[in-house]
Amino acid sequence: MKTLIIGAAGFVGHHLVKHIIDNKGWTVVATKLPHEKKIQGVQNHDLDILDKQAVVRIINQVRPDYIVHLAAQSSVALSWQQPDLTIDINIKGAVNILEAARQLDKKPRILLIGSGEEYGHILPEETPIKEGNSLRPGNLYAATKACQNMIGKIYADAYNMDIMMVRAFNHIGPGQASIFVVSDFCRQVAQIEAGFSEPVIYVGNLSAKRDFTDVRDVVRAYAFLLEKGKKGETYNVGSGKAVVINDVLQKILSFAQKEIRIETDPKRLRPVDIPVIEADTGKLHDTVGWTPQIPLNDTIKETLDYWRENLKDK
Ligand code: A2R
Repeated sequence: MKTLIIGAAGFVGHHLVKHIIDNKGWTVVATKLPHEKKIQGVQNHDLDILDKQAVVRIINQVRPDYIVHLAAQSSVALSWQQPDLTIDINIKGAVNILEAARQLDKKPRILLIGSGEEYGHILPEETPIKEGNSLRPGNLYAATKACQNMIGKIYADAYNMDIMMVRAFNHIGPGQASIFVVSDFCRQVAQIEAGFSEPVIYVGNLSAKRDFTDVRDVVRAYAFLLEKGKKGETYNVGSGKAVVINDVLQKILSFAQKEIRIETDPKRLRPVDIPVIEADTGKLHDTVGWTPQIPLNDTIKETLDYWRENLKDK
């Protein structure tokens, strides 16, 4: 199977490329932005998804069987600062890909990657949350992903295209940028261990419960969906088990090589209006037989090790 991974130089892209090469034997063609490093072991193309003609050119040239669309402005924080860019990349970019695929003389399977953020203000009785729940996005990033999901469904129905959508909940693991909570904590610990900072870890709200999945389990779910998912459907991808962020912090500190004090940093405090976010992953499990396999402790240890080895990089 020829698989075009768009946005392959990001966190998830690296793990997806590796998973497919190691386990599936499909031919992978990767796209990345010009400033990003080449992805090893696969054919690379530079592609800005806002360049409509370039998107058409590459999709026509590659003629993929599968397309996984990972390219995004993926930061909630940045979506407040750059709403126009977020809307352009996450909505217009997705439409550019769907339009190019629609005009191709074959019908590739397309996986559009959305987010658990699309559900937004989840009510206590709606947990664990199912795919059919109302969407009440609470930030611009979430709104663009909800919009991408709706557009994907419209293209699948109106043009009989083979498109599936996922809503991925918090995924974590080695290589993730430190704007995300688990990666941030692990990076701080690595810095303290290396003697670059005082033995104090700065934290925000610790009481919220979130659904964390190892990124390598997430990409395994994406590959299963390409093989066995159903056209026009949306699938939650998550662990199905929310964990208190404070418990995650305690686990990280238990693996630290130094005694570390915890201090609250007012800059990291955000209003936590959604105490629990937990995915119902029954639909994904029933369709493709996926369950997550990597224990949280292993993910944390590997993320810590990643930062111990890569402190200067990020
Ligand atoms: O923003 P950069 O320089 O990190 O590049 C990101 C890239 N990207 C684009 N690619 C093509 N054309 C664009 N106009 C464009 N703008 C940004 O998409 C990055 O290399 C990639 C997205 O990867 P990450 O930001 O690392 O996200 P992650 O965690 O891999 O998530 C993959 C998907 C995204 O759709 C998320 O919104 C969703 O899963 O959770």
